[in-house]
Amino acid sequence: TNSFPTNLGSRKWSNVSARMRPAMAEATSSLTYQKFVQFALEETRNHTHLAPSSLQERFGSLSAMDGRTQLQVQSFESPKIRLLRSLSIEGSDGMQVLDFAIFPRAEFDLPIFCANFFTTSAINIVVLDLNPLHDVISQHDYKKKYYTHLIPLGLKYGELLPWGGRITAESMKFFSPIVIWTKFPASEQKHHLLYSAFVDYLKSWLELMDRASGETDASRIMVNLEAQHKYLTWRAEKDPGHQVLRKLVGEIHAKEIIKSFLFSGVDELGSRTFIDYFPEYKCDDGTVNQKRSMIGKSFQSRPWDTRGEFIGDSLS
Ligand code: BLA
Repeated sequence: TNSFPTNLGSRKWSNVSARMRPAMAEATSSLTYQKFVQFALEETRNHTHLAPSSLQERFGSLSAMDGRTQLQVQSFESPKIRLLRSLSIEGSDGMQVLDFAIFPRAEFDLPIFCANFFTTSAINIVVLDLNPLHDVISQHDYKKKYYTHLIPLGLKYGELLPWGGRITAESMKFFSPIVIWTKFPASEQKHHLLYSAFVDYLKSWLELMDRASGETDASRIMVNLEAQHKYLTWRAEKDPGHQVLRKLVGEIHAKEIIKSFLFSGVDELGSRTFIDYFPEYKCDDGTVNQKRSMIGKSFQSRPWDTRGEFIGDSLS
């Protein structure tokens, strides 16, 4: 049966009639994310030496319980990169997932490169961003250092790949003024457009990396470390991919992939807990509220203006 992944609760994005799906899957299933990963590794190697990460051995031979879905992982490090890792999934039913991220070493306050694409035969859910390590709404210097020159790039793709509508409000704190948050029905043209956006965003990140010089001040390194740990803590706890991974590899392996591969460092880079960072999620019994969002979904339209100024409701 065609029950996966369209049976993940009552998802609005599965509103294409069941009869349509096989044809669309056939037409678009060749649109994989392999080319994205290939480009990213080649292009990154033009800028730095990538050494295999020790995670590769541990997670290199993942397989799905259905025996058909393909899971592929890549992981590397370099002098400025703590971890570059990629998880791509090709389902037998047309599902395609790419979760690609680059985490800088703590000496660098570089943004975190983030590409998250979830695709079924009916819909694509896309986040592409240079996630800011520090607050871009209040810290003008940080914004100027990494984003001001990229605003035109963000505007270009923001028009071609329009804002995806209301989103978990908490997520906005982790997004930059050039974030691409979009949803669209499967389409070859959009797939190519997304590829160009991915190429341009990655090239931009690599240029920032080339220019970055390592911090030597121990207290500033600590601030970077804590910011990255907070980011990892958020994503390891609330990433929307949990449910899909659980279905594919089971609860135990899903947790391991999330903690030790996708968001590797969450147990090592700091000792603060999710509740320490996000106390609003604390239940009366002290456990973490399982809701993804305490605020709810918000930001129907893009909360950044064309100059990259935040114009949404306050996030605190
Ligand atoms: C949906 N993924 C989403 C949404 C966002 C993201 C914003 C829309 C739902 C929402 O508003 O929360 C992505 N959220 C992010 C990212 C950050 C964030 C990148 O806070 C960074 C800070 N997505 C994946 C992977 C899978 C996946 C690996 O990255 C599957 C293995 C699935 N994402 C997925 C699914 C949905 C989704 C199934 C739609 C269902 C849902 O909303 O829960």
